[in-house]
Amino acid sequence: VWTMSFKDRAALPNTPPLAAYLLYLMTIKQSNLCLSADVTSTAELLALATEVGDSICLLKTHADIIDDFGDRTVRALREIARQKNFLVFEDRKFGDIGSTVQKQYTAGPLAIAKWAEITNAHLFPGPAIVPALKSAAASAIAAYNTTVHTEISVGPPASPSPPSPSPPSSSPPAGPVGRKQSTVSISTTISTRTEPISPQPTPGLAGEPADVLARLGATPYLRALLLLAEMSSEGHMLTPEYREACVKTAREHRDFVIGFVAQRALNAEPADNFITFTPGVSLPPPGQEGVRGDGLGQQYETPRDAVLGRGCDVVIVGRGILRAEDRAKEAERYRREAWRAYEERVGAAA
Ligand code: UP6
Repeated sequence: VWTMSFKDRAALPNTPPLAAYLLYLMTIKQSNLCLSADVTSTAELLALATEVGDSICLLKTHADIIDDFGDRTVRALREIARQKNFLVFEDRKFGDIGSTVQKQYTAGPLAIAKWAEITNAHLFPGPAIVPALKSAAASAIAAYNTTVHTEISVGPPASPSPPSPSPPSSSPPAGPVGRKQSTVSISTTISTRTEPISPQPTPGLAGEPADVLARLGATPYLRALLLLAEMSSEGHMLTPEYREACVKTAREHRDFVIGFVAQRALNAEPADNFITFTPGVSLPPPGQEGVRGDGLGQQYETPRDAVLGRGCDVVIVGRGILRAEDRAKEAERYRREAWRAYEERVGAAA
């Protein structure tokens, strides 16, 4: 799939719905740029998402570094994601036994499964971490459905809603009929009901091929996992054997593991269509060459090295954009560079 277009990869019969959605979104926005929003307050996060949202396909968070992270953060971020059409990736780097990661994923002040379509995990605890997170994602979605139903039954009589321009397949799956309403408080309901549980195609995405939408509608949940197969940091201990173990485990869970955090494409078998997300990317400031690290182990390469040289799909950029005076403009510069490298790779360059 190295030289296949994102659009063609989205349409392959075994592409999981969320991967198809992302690949198609990248095609429409002409963006294979993920912003790493490593900021420490809700206000900064929202300002950044608003400024840069048009240029990215994905926004990566570290929710645990946000001092005032809470419901308000989630609601506002989801609203910006809906308006600007990007997905959210919580860079949690899970690494514990299955039972613990299930709780870390769905509960506590972060409750990642509620608001981030994508998260990631290390494989060092062993392969059971993947099915553990997969089943936790499914339970979180089922709980969401219960909450929605309860909210409907306790609320004031709903006025008939106008027909939606989106096809029915884009709505969250309906909850089971006849659930008891008495055990869930209204405030709980209100705090969760505005968190979209699946990406909502908006009128701007109305041109999506019917098969992508059909597969989106058929899925019980739209949550996905990336495995950390390689790191960008100097001296990381993820050996080639470890990397191969990540690929093997990913192949056993193709419906949930949609790709890797890695420094190169790892697709080797004909059925492999994993998406490669690559951190450690920066562009030298215009007119200068060669800032290659941050003094704390981070190593950088350019979007072109990553996408054209190593077959990476999505470049993850943090400080390269965050430190710019005009972040929207700098994000556009990265988007253009990364997209041009992709077009060259697939032979679509003008
Ligand atoms: N990240 C890496 N390298 C990895 C995995 N993840 O840098 O191998 C994450 C960091 C940070 C971002 O946690 O959020 O990607 C990189 O930020 P930067 O562009 O500012 O260096």
